[in-house]
Amino acid sequence: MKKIKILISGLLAAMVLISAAAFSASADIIYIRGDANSDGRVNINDVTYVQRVIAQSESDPQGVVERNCDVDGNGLSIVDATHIQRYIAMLANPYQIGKQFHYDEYELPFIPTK
Ligand SMILES: [Ca+2]
Ligand SMILES: [Ca+2]
Repeated sequence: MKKIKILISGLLAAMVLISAAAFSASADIIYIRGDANSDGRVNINDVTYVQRVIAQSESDPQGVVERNCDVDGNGLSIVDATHIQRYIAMLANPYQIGKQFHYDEYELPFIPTK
């Protein structure tokens, strides 16, 4: 009887660990702010992609470009492309472009004071 209890508690512990691993795997999906094409880097190709989505010559059916590249949080616009260009040129980066965020995490960008 004692062996069955140990076996059952072992199985329950294993199930808890497997559930926790599955949950943390889904929470570990990340994106990089400014990475329009989701290749893990922020470069001029992302700026071009954002511009094409804004000009509607490229579609964004999953909303990936909007989520990854609306860096100032007010909707995707050419201003976001400019902020990404400034990041690439190593100018000011008040919107944390290039930083990794979790998909389920919403973090308001830092709004600089003038
Ligand atoms: Ca990219
Ligand atoms: Ca914006």
